[in-house]
Amino acid sequence: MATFKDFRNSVKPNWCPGCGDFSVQAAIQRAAANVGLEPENLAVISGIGCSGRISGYINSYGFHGIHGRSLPIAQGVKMANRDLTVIASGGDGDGFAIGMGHTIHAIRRNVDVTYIVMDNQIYGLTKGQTSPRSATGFKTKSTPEGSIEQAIAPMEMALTAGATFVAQSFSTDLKDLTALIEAGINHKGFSLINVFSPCVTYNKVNTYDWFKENLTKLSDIEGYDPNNREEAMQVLMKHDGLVTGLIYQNTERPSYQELLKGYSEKPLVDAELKLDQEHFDKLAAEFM
Ligand SMILES: Cc1ncc(C[n+]2csc(CCOP(=O)(O)OP(=O)(O)O)c2C)c(N)n1
Ligand code: SF4
Repeated sequence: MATFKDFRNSVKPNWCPGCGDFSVQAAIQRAAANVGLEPENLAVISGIGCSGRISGYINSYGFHGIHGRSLPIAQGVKMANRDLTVIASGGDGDGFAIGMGHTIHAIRRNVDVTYIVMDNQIYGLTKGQTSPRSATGFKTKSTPEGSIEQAIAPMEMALTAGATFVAQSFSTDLKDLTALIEAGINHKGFSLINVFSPCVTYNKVNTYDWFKENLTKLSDIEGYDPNNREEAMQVLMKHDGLVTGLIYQNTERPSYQELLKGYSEKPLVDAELKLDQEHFDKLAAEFM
């Protein structure tokens, strides 16, 4: 049986020392081993950004796609080969700016993919511009006088889009984060896990200390019920989205695959896709 070390490869991450993404990488490797996967059972699909490099740092199948497009690829992989566990990943810019359309539609579609967003509230790779997660007043090179926009609320957005698994974590909480990724992988449907993953180089506001001071663990809220969507929305609004843990899970709604005719019979990758002569002639005749 594989251990987390089997999900390591020889590529040395070129993230800045102290970047939160290191812990996210470790958590994915641990979660994959804990749920009993072998490297050949896992596909990690990422977008573009510092965080997007993660697919190259994990020993598994992987695809480093284009900016904001990890989810179309990840859903395609899952639809073609149901036997793979598929993790999509990237930054808050990748998923909540250019890729937001895909994020909302993947959520409402409920394809069995685990989506891990490394949320540092800034664009890291392009050297520090505001992201849709940056707070109003946040000063960066692109907003020298402070952002005049309102930050997006991804967890609330996911709930309203019909998400069946919504969770949030902090990169230093390795144990909790690993457990949430395991739960996301085991969830039959789309799981969104937003991870506060500090950018130590460009974001001097949302630092490790800032998160420690401002985050509330849902496990510290007595009687919190993650199966209650209304309660989930209330707790997010009360804490301005700054909660960690499993926010909401709905195990009753079927996944996209369960509803799709023929999906369970045979994975697409095993299907005989060659066109025989009779079908070819029939098709060709339609164009004559
Ligand atoms: C289509 C396209 N538009 C813009 C870019 C430039 N670009 C690369 S990464 C990025 C944003 C990076 O921020 P985020 O997704 O939050 O990831 P991080 O680097 O912070 O991990 C942008 C705008 C690009 N590569 N492709
Ligand atoms: S620039 Fe920020 S997000 Fe990118 S590797 Fe460095 S610390 Fe991480």
